[in-house]
Amino acid sequence: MANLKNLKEKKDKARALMNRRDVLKTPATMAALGTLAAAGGATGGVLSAGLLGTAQAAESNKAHVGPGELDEYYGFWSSGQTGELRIVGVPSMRELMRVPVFNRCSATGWGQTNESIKILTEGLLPETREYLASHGGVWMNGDLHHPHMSFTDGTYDGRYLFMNDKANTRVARVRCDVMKCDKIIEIPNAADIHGMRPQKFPRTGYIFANGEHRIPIPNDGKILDDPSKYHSIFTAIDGDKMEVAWQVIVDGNLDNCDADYQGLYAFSTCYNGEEGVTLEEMTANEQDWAVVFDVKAIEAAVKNGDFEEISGVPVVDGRKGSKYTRYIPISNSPHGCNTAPDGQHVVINGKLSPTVSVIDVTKLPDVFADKIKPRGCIVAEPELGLGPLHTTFDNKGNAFTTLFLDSQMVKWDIEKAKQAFQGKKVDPIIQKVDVHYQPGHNHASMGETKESDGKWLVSLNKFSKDRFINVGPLKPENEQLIDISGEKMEVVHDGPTFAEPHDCIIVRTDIVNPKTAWDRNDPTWEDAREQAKKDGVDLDWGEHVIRDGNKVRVYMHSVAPKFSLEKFTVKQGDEVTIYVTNMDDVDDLTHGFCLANYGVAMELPPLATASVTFIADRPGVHWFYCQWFCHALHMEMRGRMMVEPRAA
Ligand code: RUQ
Ligand code: CUA
Repeated sequence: MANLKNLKEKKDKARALMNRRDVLKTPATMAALGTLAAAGGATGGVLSAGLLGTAQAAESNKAHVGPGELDEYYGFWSSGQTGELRIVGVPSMRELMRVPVFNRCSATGWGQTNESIKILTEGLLPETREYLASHGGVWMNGDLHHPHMSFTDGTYDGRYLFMNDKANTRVARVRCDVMKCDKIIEIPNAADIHGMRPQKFPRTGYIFANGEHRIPIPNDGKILDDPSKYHSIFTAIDGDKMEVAWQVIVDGNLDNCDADYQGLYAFSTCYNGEEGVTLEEMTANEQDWAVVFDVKAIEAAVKNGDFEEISGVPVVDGRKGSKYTRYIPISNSPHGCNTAPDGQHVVINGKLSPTVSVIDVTKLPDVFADKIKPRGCIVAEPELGLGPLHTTFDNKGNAFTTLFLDSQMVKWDIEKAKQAFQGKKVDPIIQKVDVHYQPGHNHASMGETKESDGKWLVSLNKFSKDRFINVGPLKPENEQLIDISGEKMEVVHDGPTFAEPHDCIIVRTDIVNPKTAWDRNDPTWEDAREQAKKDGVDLDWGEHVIRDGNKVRVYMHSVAPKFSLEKFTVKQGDEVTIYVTNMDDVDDLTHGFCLANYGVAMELPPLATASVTFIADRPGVHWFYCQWFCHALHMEMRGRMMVEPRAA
């Protein structure tokens, strides 16, 4: 098409004229947030060169953690559309581990072992299970945005990590003692869980989860093209039981959320107050809102029966006019929602507005009592730059906000922003630093807890562009480490990463204490333990083949460099379950079980049991081997499965 060609020529010319940094601003801006220029004003302001970052990196090595040295913080990273949780050392930014959650994993067998399939399916809604029965049994993808740790009294307690799946409307829990996922639930009545935060006080408690997209409730096909009947749902999950406690139906949609430090309120942003379904409709108004949930009043409503039960859970009506919620007008399509460690301020990030709006939680009782207007709780609204998405905090009253369009991190003073809001001539902005490029989330060390310590800040950037050698059209993204211990922010490290460095938290190492071997009584393989009991075999030291009609159960253990069974025989067409227990309790001595040409593979960390079930439909000799390099005789750690052909 002629238009496209013209556009390309124009773009090429424009590119040649602009420096590297400006090139980035225009196309990325257009692709990712096309409407902003219109809504937020110019693309302008700012900055000279891409050289800045390089100079900064060279001048500091505070982030250097030498060979054999250990990090001061655990970083718990989401991976966006990869669907896993990642553990990163901070400040080294070394990737330490990947924890499969919403994805399938070739190495560990997540999504294939019986133990993982149980976790992946037991919390699904019946209709989803039915759908998956003809689609492989488990979801193959997930979109993990927000990992957050459980809290006690306003700070991390090292028990669990919780995380959302935007793709298939789930919330998962990872046990911090073994760093494995133990529960996944699908949220009824909601579409696509996005914002998610744990209750900070008195403890977690609830996990608050936003259903982002509006859908008919129930979504049974009776309402299709009448978006006025679509709704979003805010969900409180009981984090101990991993069950939905209650839900609240709201106007508009729900984006990000956070909780206060008093255990009274939760907050969500809404970027579609228009309740539109097209881009034009969704961005028509200058203001959307943040909705505040009165947690105690909602609990009372559930107790007193002021709810409707839908899909087996109590749903409270929190639409405009409800006594359980308040809608606070905010400019414009606000995104991030972040409670400050001072326990008083909540920052709502304007996205399409260059401002952030600061809610003072001490004014919320008056808002709910209708003594002041909803916007009466706003105590500051500094203009920070273009595309404010998320904010984090140090321990000195400063906030750090990402500017997606400006590709910057801005440090600002909350108190000064309040003074400016009252008309004083003070500039709350302390410093802006370039990040590379288009930052989404940021997170400071312990920044979402009352123990925020102001040492490190991570900027999670959606584009890396020219920061690394070219690896083809799909580029890595870039997470940058910023030293915030001094007055000035200083970028000290670039870390390329595969899709997507969506969000992270940074937790002091003394809070997290994982084991080095599993406990043999762990509930993860409860089913295997029970089956072994029924079969009259010892799960720990198994070396048995039990035939039960056309079902065959094979029990074996591994001690380096041997499996307890050198061979076993089944018949073609048998349903075979193999239970393997790693009886090595040596730190780091993981084995694996891979059955070649059967697509079967799983991890066997110290003192764990894992099992897999498959149909032995390929006759012949099939080697199984240890797939984790464990010993000088690792190659020899193998055995055979004989599959006798079916009689012709
Ligand atoms: S939201 S980039 Cu999915 Cu966390 Cu703001
Ligand atoms: Cu056991 Cu390799």
